[in-house]
Formats: sequence, C-alpha cells, structure tokens
Amino acid sequence: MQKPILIIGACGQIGTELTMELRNKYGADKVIASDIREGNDTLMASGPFELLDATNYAAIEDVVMHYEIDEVYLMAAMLSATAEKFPMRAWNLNMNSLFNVLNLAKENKISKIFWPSSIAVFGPNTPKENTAQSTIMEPSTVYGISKQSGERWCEYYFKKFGVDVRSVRYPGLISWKTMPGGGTTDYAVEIYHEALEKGSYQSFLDKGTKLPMMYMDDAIRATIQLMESPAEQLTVRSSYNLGSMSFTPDDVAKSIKKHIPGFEISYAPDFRQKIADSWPSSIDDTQAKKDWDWKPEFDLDQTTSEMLTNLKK
Ligand code: AKB
Repeated sequence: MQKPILIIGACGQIGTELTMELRNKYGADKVIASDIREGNDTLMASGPFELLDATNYAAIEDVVMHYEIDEVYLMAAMLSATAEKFPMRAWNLNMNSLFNVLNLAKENKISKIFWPSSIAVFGPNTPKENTAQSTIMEPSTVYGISKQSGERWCEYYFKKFGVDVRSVRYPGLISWKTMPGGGTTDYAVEIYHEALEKGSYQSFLDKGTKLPMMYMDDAIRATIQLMESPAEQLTVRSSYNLGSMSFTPDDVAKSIKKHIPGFEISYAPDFRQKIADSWPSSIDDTQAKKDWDWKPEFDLDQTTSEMLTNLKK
C-alpha cells in the first residue's frame, strides 16, 4: 500500500498536475499538497492542503510527522528569468529547500525524495546538440548554478548517507492547466493563450532559438515512472537528462497556423534571449531510456492540438 506523499510547491505549473495525478493514482488522502500560497479551486478541493514555506525546516518536519509522510516531491523553486532579478532569494529558496528535505531523509524521517533539476545546469560551453548526460556544464545563470549545485548535493547525500533521492533535468514544459511563472521557456505556453485570445504573439525569444521542450503529460509520467523504479536500476543520482522534442518559436508558430491560419508572430528578444542562448538545443537521454525505460509520447503537433483544444474549452 502506498504510504503518504508530501508535495512541496504543489500549486505551481508542475506541482498542480503532479498532485492531481498522484491523487488519482494513490487516493486523495495519500497525497498532501503544500505551498506558500493556495492553488486553483480544483486542486484545493481535491484533497488535504497545508500552507508551508519550503525554507522552514521545522515547519516541513511538523507536516512530515503529522501525516507520517514517506516520500517528498520538492517542486518549489525560483525559475531562470526571475532568479536573474533576485539572485540571493533564488539561491536561498532553491538551495535551502533542498537541504531541508535531504536532511529529513538523512535523519530517516522520510525515505524517498524527488527533486527537479533542469536543462539550465548546462552552459554556453556545453555542446549544444544532443547534449550528453555527462559533459561540460558551467552554467551561467543564477538558476542554473543553483540546479548544478543541487545535483552535486543530491549525489553526495546518496553516496555518503544512502539518501534515496531521484531527479530529472526538465526541459521547458508546456501545459494548459496552470501557467508557468518566471521561466525562459514560458513563451511556449503564452503563445497558445495569445493565439486564441488575440490571434498574434510577440515572442521574447528570437525566431530560430531552438530549445528542448516537453508536453506536461510526458513530464508527469516521467516523474512518477522514475519514482516507482527499483532503486537498484538507477545509475544516476545527480539528475537524469530527459528528452522529448526540440523546437524554435518559428516552429510553434507554424504548428499553430495549421489550426489558426491567420495567426501572426513577431519577435522582440529581451534579457531572456541570453539565458536561452546558453542552454542546449537538444538532449541525449539514452541513460534514462536504459535505466527506467523512459519514452516520450508527444511531439510538437500533438502538443499544439492538445493545447488549443483544451484552452478553447
Ligand atoms: C525555465 O525556463 O527556467 C524552466 C527550465 C527550463 O527549467 N522552464
């Protein structure tokens, strides 16, 4: 029987869908959602919720003890674009929240952790195409530095203390249920909203900026699949490369035009262009495929069709 799960950062873009999917799978009362603020009505009505600051160790420990939590998914984080504006706040949130859950596991108060890393761990010196699991990293953003450090700490806690921590390097994630906030890949969600509302979109990334991306259903499936895999199959305890598709703003625009022929896109790159330019264009996820049978399902046209159909509703 599934033991109770705590999701920290349950009201964000990934947390919302992860919470709903885990509740469908294991039962609503087995999945405790928590965040610094309340989430949307559907999430709030779907099961137990706690207001929780991910940087407060004692508060997390109280919730863990109260609900007899066994697994924690730590989804709270400040993303790349916002982190450039508030470097110390980003470092504080992204690192201290991770230490809090790693230390809870070290003290045997929880037994398994999921922590998200990102393609932002790579930097301008990383080979851009088919970026390998292990390669030059040297991230040049505040967010990337925090994720790269987090990966090192995850592996350290696994090797030194036997902490069962699991992680994937998410690409940009596309979803219609909850908006992303503060990321460089957010254009790939905004574009669908504005295509329906205005018939046009001004992209903050340039026409040819190719980045690794993924539809949210694939991301949620990958996350749960990794968490359910037998520990002895996992050879990576920093974070797994996770691939799906790669596209440019121009590619999305062309895909949208198949549904909305009059759709128009224009380009006004801002400070996020430099962040995007430092990231890979495509990802080699051979290790995830080998270790836990990872297989993406959605390509760009399927994503476009899902996004437009569901947003229209
Ligand atoms: C961001 O754009 O900051 C995130 C990410 C790629 O981790 N979506």
